Amino acid sequence: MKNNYKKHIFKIILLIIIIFSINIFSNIIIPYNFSEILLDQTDSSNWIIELYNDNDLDRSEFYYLTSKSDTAYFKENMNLDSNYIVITIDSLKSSFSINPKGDIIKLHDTSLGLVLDIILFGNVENYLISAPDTNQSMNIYKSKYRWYLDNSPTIGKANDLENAKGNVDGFVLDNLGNPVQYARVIYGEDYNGQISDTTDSNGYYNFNHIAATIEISASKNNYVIIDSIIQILPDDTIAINFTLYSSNNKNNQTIPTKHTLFQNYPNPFNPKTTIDYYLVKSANVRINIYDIIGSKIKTLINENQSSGIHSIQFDGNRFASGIYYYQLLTPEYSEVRKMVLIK
Ligand SMILES: [Ca+2]
Repeated sequence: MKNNYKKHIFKIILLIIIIFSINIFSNIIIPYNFSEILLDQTDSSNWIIELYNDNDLDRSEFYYLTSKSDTAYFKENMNLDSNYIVITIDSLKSSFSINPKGDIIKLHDTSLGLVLDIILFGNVENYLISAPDTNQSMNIYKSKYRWYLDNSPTIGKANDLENAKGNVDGFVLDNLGNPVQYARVIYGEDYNGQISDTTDSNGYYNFNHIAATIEISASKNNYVIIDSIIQILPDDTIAINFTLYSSNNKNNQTIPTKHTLFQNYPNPFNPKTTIDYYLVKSANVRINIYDIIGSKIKTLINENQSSGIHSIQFDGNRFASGIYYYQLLTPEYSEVRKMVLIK
């Protein structure tokens, strides 16, 4: 009888240890992420944020949201009773407003001292996020690296792609205006990999995909890749035409007439990206990388190079997410472009 009692005590202790271990383990997994945001463009204090919970742990009293200038804690009695929790101003101990034209919104865990999630809201300039209109929500995509706009918000339940896709189409032409057939046009990436289309005999391509800020690029063997960052709007069509330049030195009439630094690709990137540049004549070339405040963080190349198209890869593995600048520098020429590392 006494032995049975000991067994029960042992089982209870074991159970407590298991529960405690699960809690410890759960804390390592990020329990909340931003999932969807709805904001009134005319009233920055009128917003709704949906959080997504990766597990069933209720630790809501430890979490608080902050905008760039304000902090607001969750009310203590808030419970997470499903995978989705909706935060409004009424759900917070103190209110804050979100600037519809750009704000940084963070989700903290005070007990762990962690920033769980961060949004650069409406920050189109940095290619990281689009700015939703009133009655349009901003949704996280499955990969969690990308946001899209939705004309039919689903606050409180799983995000979907209904009314959240836009059309992109256009033509790929060479510099003489002739259609380029079999060019590969890449519409960014999703969780399955690259999304691409191939031009037909008219040089035409088209996509119907998520309304996100995306990098779209066109390429073909022996042509220089051209790319562009664009905002796709839901239930809308945008036309993007490309002009491809031959990278073949034999066609001198089709190549640039001065040293040229091309936009890196992919961009944004993680952690590697390629930088192409064209030299009209041989020159001593340096390719420098600068951080956002203009400090030089790396010199990729410093050597004499022949004329023509060159290509160099930059590995941002050792560097933090953010905006960087790359510079093509010769004794008589300098050009700078921007790139974005997102980890
Ligand atoms: Ca949703």
